[in-house]
Amino acid sequence: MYNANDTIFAISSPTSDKRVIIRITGPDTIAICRRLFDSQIVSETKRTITNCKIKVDSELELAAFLYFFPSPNSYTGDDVAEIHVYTNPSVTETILDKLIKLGLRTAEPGEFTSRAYLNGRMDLAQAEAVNEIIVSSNQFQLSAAENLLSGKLSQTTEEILSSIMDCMSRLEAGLDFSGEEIEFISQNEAIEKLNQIKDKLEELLSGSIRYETLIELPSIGIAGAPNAGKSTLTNKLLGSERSIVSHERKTTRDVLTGMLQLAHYNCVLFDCAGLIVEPENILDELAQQSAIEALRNSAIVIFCVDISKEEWTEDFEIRKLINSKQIIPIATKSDMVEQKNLSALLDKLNNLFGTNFLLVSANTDKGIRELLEKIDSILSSHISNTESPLALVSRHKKAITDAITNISESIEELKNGNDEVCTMTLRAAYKEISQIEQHNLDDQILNQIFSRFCIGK
Ligand SMILES: Nc1nc2c(ncn2[C@@H]2O[C@H](COP(=O)(O)OP(=O)(O)OP(=O)(O)O)[C@@H](O)[C@H]2O)c(=O)[nH]1
Ligand SMILES: [Mg+2]
Repeated sequence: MYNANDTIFAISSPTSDKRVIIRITGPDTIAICRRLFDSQIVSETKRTITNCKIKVDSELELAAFLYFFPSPNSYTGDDVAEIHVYTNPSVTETILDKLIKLGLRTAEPGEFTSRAYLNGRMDLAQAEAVNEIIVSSNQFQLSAAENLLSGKLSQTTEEILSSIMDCMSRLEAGLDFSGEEIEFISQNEAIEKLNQIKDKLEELLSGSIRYETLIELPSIGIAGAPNAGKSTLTNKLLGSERSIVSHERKTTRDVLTGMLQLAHYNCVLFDCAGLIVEPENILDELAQQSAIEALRNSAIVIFCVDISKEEWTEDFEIRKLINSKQIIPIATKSDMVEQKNLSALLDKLNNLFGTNFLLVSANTDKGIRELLEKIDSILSSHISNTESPLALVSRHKKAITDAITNISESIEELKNGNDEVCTMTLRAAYKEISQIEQHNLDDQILNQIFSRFCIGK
């Protein structure tokens, strides 16, 4: 583990503007700030923001803000200072060199948060949540991580632990006084209680998003007949010329991907070869195979039908090749149809396929915003049905799953009258759950947890 007596620094999350935030924490924070700045930190015990100048070298002095957060009410629990300065990378380097000369050490990834944990400023589940927030890439993930941060997981596990403890101690008391007339808990009551604990644990698992499943971005496929306008739509949605477009059929042969940023989600959008009912040659077959494979693994398929076509027999057959639960049917190239014919044609299309098509045109942007909103809303119901799920990291999930197994075993033992074995397995369950928020985790585990962080957190 890192030496907690060092005073450390890191550049905090880089911002899009030219502002650099250098965070310092540790016992020498005040002394270092006094050497760096002309002005004194106003108070050693109050939060302050000071307008001051930082001497970069003998010639250069920069205006800076110094935020000071005194111990123990700071992020890490030690004194924390933040230097906010508008500058460029080379001047930043010079400032950092200066800090090293003054005896500071660069923070290891996660070291700020690990200090917060060690100083009792946050529990372990909360510390892990900080990491989730740093890497989370969609809204649900973020709110789940924020739930962790607000200590919801720790609170739930505390409740479960105390129920297990209650049941276990009453069973153990029964063992100590066996042969006597006193009954501390009846077999039925104990079984009922243990079942309740098991239900709670299972609820925790099912009501939670597993962090690892979220980190994989959902993919959205664009499918349809050759020339339906898939590549044009891909480019439109991605805002770049990712895919080659031409009036020739079968232009796209490979699966091409791009990152699509929606209001709440990031996802992977892909374009692929147009589907054909009867591939004519090996090239067709290969292109078709990779398209079908990619579509099979996608969360949503946008099914494109060119509304300006004379008839849609081909499209009707192609639709059968797509086996996706979530399909958004869209009528492309709507700008090519005369306005007065549009609604009759759309009705015809809707009737043929028995579904409602969204009118879209990549040329005029018609329907594009609606399409993006639709994807976003399907993804939100796809990813989570609960409003504020808890994010579990795999370590939590394992502990909870193992505890469920232990509790199930203790119920069986209890039913067979083996109270002693039952209390032993209960103890094991207690140990598993207490690991979620264990206070004597060894250094290796802590290092493992905090090393996943980025520097400056
Ligand atoms: N007017 C109009 N033309 C479009 C629209 N979308 C696509 N096109 C045209 O339709 C033709 C085919 O477009 P692509 O995007 O290459 O079609 P595709 O589905 O990717 O075709 P393949 O890759 O061959 O399967 C091109 O000439 C495009 O310019 C649209 O919204 N309006
Ligand atoms: Mg194409």
